[in-house]
Amino acid sequence: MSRESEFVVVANRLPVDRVADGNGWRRSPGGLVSAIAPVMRSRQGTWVGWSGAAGERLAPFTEDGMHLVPVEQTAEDVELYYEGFSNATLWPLYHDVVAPPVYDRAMWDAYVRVNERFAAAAAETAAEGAVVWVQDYQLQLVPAMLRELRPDLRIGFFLHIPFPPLELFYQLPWRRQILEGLLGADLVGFQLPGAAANFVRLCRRLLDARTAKQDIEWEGRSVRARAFPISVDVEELRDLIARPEVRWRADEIRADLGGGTVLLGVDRLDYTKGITQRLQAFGELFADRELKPGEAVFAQIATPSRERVEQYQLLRDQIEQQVGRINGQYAELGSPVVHYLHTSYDREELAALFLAADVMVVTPLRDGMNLVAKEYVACREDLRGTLVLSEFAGAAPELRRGAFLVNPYDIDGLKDTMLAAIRCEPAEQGRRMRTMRKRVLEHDVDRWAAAFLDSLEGEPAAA
Ligand code: GDG
Repeated sequence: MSRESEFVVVANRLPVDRVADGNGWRRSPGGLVSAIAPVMRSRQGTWVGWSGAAGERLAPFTEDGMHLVPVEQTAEDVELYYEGFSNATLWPLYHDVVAPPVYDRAMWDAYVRVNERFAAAAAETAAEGAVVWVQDYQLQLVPAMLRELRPDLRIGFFLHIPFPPLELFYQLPWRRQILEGLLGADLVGFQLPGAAANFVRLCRRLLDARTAKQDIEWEGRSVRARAFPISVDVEELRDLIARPEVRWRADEIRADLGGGTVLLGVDRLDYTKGITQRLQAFGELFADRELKPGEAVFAQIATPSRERVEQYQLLRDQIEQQVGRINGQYAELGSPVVHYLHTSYDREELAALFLAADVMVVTPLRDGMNLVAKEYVACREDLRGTLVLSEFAGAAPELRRGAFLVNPYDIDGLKDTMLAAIRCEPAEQGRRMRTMRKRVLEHDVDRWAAAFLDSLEGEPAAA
């Protein structure tokens, strides 16, 4: 499929996972894939990405109506580019340095090398004048590399995580290269206007680029920086919660959890998500006798993530110790106050958990958007349940009128807010949930993808 795709997506991972028992593939869950899949089909699109297995060399193939071009990553690339520069350098740096970033030259070299490989694969795949959409922080050098190879293309980039302010971004030894990499795009998309503003300001200060509002003049072109807050696949969730087995399962979960108020957290096990802060606040509510065992339980799902990166191993130990301590102190025989599950679930089980939860607790220290918050809202057709939401989640500006907003660094504030959410009357729950649902249902992930692509292709944007 050399140089024949009119639409190319470039992302670290392909949109498919291997089925456990053999050589087949299955479409990966998640909003990004379901939003882009229809566009891929209608435009003869191709997705360029890694299969997820180190050292695997695969020929292009077609799955679920999508052309897929695998890009190889050796075990060393995975260690230095993926676990290293992407997840031990950029990830903490872009999330307010909540963990210390590692600055390592071998990791940077690997990042450049792997970005070159992705750019070359995209250049080989795109038809004359095609639209190429590059995704996320692992591939920030691809736009400029691709423009160098293929000046005829229209290139968009979307960053799923926050983009830091000048004071933090300055730490990065390769700060100019990253900005120049992104400036290869025609449109650079961020979750929030503040992130777009950080980027424009950095281009002005570090590169001496001329800027006007959200536009940057660079090498004779105009690069636009804009916000496109991502959202969830409302239709998929509506479909899931309509299934009788999901509803039964929700009732079963509630019964298994003992009949008290159910608080729920669902996160990748990541130090940006504020899991320890929420557990500490919850534990202290028992110490203060604001809650009695049996009155409320916390179910925390922590999906395994980046398990070979040291910070993630440390966090896992810390959380497990904390859960043990809280249960040791406050649980009664046969009824823990915190149920901690370090595992990943299918979408049905997640939907059932959302239906079973009285209080959804989303307390990241910094988060690009946070889809879990929006998924919870999308599932609550019954207009019940409350959302405790961090001010530092990208979702906060959109949901602020219905959520219980909180600063996760303020443990006393977190305790008060959790209690308020637990004690919220049904009428008030309904009022808040209705406000949040209006926003989420009207701005789903299809609208997000269309807004980005319309803007990239010069049509009026609706975001
Ligand atoms: C990055 C940014 C931004 C979770 N556990 C399971 C599971 N999930 C699903 C959730 C949700 C997704 O994974 C997680 O999305 P988040 O947005 O909450 O967080 P990140 O993974 O950090 O995502 C973030 C996002 O990109 C999109 O731009 O919002 O800010 O950090 O959909 O439901 N899904 C399944 N099993 C699980 O156990 N199937």
